[in-house]
Amino acid sequence: MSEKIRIRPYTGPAGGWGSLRSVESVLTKQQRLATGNATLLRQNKPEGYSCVSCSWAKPDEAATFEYCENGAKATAWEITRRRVPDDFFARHTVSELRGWTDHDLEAEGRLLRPMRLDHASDRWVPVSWEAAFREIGAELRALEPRSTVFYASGRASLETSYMWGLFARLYGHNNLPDSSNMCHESTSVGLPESIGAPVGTILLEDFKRTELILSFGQNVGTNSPRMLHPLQEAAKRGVPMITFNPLRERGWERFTNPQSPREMLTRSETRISSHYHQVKAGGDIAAILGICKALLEGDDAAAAAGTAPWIDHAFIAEHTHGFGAFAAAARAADWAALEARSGLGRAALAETAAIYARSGSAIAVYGMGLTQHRTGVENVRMVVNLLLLRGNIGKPGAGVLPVRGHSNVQGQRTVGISEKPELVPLDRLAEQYGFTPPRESGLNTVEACEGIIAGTVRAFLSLGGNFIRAVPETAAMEEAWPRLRLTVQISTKLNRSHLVNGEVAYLLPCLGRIEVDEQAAGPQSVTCEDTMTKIHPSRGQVAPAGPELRSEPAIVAGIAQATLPPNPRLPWADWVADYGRVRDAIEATYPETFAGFNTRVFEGSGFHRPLPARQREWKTETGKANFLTPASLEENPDTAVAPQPDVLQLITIRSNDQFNTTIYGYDDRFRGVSGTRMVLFMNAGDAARLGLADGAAVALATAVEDGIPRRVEGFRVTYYDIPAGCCAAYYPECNPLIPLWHHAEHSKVPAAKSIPVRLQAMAAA
Ligand SMILES: Nc1nc2c(c(=O)[nH]1)N[C@H]1C(S)=C(S)[C@@H](COP(=O)(O)OP(=O)(O)OC[C@H]3O[C@@H](n4cnc5c(=O)[nH]c(N)nc54)[C@H](O)[C@@H]3O)O[C@H]1N2
Ligand SMILES: Nc1nc2c(c(=O)[nH]1)N[C@H]1C(S)=C(S)[C@@H](COP(=O)(O)OP(=O)(O)OC[C@H]3O[C@@H](n4cnc5c(=O)[nH]c(N)nc54)[C@H](O)[C@@H]3O)O[C@H]1N2
Ligand SMILES: [Mo]
Repeated sequence: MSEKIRIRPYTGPAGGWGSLRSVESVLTKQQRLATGNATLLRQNKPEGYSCVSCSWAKPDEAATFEYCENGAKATAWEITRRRVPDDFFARHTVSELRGWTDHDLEAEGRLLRPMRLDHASDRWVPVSWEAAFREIGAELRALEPRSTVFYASGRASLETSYMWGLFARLYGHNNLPDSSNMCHESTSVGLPESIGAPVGTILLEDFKRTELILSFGQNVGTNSPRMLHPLQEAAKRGVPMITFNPLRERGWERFTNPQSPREMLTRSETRISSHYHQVKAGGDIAAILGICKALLEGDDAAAAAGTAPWIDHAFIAEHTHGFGAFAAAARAADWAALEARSGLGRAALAETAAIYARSGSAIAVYGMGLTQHRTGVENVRMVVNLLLLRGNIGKPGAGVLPVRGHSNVQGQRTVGISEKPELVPLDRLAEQYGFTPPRESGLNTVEACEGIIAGTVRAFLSLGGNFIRAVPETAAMEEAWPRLRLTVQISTKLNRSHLVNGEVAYLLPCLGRIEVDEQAAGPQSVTCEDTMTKIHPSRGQVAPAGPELRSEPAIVAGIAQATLPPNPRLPWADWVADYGRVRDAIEATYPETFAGFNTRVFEGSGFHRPLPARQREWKTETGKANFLTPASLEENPDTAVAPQPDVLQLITIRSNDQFNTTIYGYDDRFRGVSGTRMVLFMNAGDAARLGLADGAAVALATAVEDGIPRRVEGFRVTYYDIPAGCCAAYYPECNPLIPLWHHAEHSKVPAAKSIPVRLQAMAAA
């Protein structure tokens, strides 16, 4: 870490000059300043490539610059001119590399050759693709399929993902955990019971008509910056925006469009949120229940006065189920408890209810601040309850908007990457390929970790991602991992998951989506689904990083062919020659969703998959949209019921200079941090009470009594505007603190936004 550490409040808006400077600095470091800008012009265009950063919607009419600060960083990071040099692994043992930072590992550049781990010399050694496939196939054939796990990180295309899921089932298991198990699985579990759909219900055009935007636990300026454009348009129309977030995230406060010369030159800013409520971590159920309570009270008063109702009685009667029980719970809730748990005053919640009651339509946006809690699923359902009270699903300008993470994480689920066999058309697969698919539930991410620790999982194959760094319980995971028989990583860049390996270990380098993917039938396109259910094409634009790289479909096919007995119904080689044939296969498996796939996806900018909830068709057991009442206001059912004064709730967050475990740099501009990630953001009152000065060095230890010590150290106390009782620090540095069992009920998403911790002062470094 060469940069100087500096921590001071940042006064600029989201976007603006700071964003241009940040992009330029990354393009320069990746030696892509000249070509990078030309490549970026083809980002998120029908004829171009789909951004490899977030999953925000691709508009029908793309603007000239359809990219953002962080999309540009992700592009520069992938098309970097840096390459892992040929002698790199001769110079560095794997044990030595374990001492490197996440940033330094990936900053070496693109991986170029398939490699096998040589345990004797503790080094990665080049092998041929054929030898790699042969040995992986032989190992898999010798293992019990259900003792193996095929993980996928949410970036791989629909084509690759379909092949990956199909390979797992042909081989004999449903152990298909996905990064979404750590992310929006609370959405995928929560929404179907509420509204009969696993995904958000709004389209981009709804932003043009909405009369209110509510946001919960999402950091737009860093994680989905292109969403700032529709937010800015709405703000300019005077649409109220009410944000609930423990931290004052700059993107929800103010924005200057870096693509508008006028705004840049005049330094004009648009305010984004009209109201900002710093809810306590885990306090959203209480906050939303308070809003619902005030809404019902307002409705009673309106009925008494003979004025317009505050809730949509007709919609509730025709379209919903469970209103009575929910309303009774809201009415019975105690204001003092709601205030204490949410950290917000009754007046603020009542004001939100009054604004909501005046709005003809409303969109509710949310992210990890809701899903990554013990109550993640109930948090999601609570947002829907609020929307249902005023009929805000299935009408223009209204709906629920979970902002997904990885660029194709939603699409992977659509084409069969799921550990839940009931979500996959197994009968159709059986008929299409003439085999008997496994029917029992597979392992999700937490269960895969449990299996690895217990020794019941014997092999782990990873389609992208950085599993060991992204999951909880780092120490136990790293201890257990070397006992795996086989580990295979399909990756673009070096990361921590390549430094903890099984007995037989392979590292297989692949093309990224921005690179030209030349196959027998010519250059190939792939497809992805964005967070608004739009299926769109992506075609690589720049020359591959190296001649030996293979595409993800080619690698998946290579392993599958080496593992499975030949089957004339599985034309793996033809699929790799022409991805259009994979799309035909996807259409045959999912005819309703993908009718006319190969034609429609290349017409204009793609197509939306059908979503019944958008038309108020409720595919639930009751046939209605369901009000679902939360069980309690408690956050951590397994930890102490009485709050302890020395225990804080740790929120793990992303900086503006990272994409998950990929660390571009050490700045977090919006939060005023530069030169370090080892920061603990603290409420000044808490810090004073605990005797910690601004700048003090501390260690963090998990405050649960399960016999496992969990500790990270070397953090710098930073006084910050954060509610009392909460503190925040970066992911993945804090993952060793998360107990594996500390996850959302039902969805098993690790509860990374509320980890009980105690602080210990350390001698300053
Ligand atoms: N540049 C960039 N883009 C990304 C990513 C990235 O790392 N970098 N990651 C991608 C991925 S995979 C994902 S899933 C998304 C993640 O994007 P987000 O959903 O925005 O996730 P986080 O950055 O974890 O931040 C969550 C927000 O929730 C707030 N929060 C924490 N606890 C609570 C709570 O209890 N209640 C409320 N109301 N708020 C809370 C935090 O202060 C923070 O602002 O972004 C995607 N896009
Ligand atoms: N404490 C805490 N933990 C969290 C979270 C949190 O908020 N707090 N967030 C969770 C969330 S939302 C998520 S989604 C997970 C993320 O978990 P993952 O998706 O597993 O991790 P990433 O960091 O996105 O993976 C980065 C690696 O992907 C590889 N890669 C990049 N591009 C490609 C490609 O095109 N193809 C292939 N094959 N490989 C590629 C590179 O080698 C890179 O090092 O982490 C979760 N963990
Ligand atoms: Mo995610």
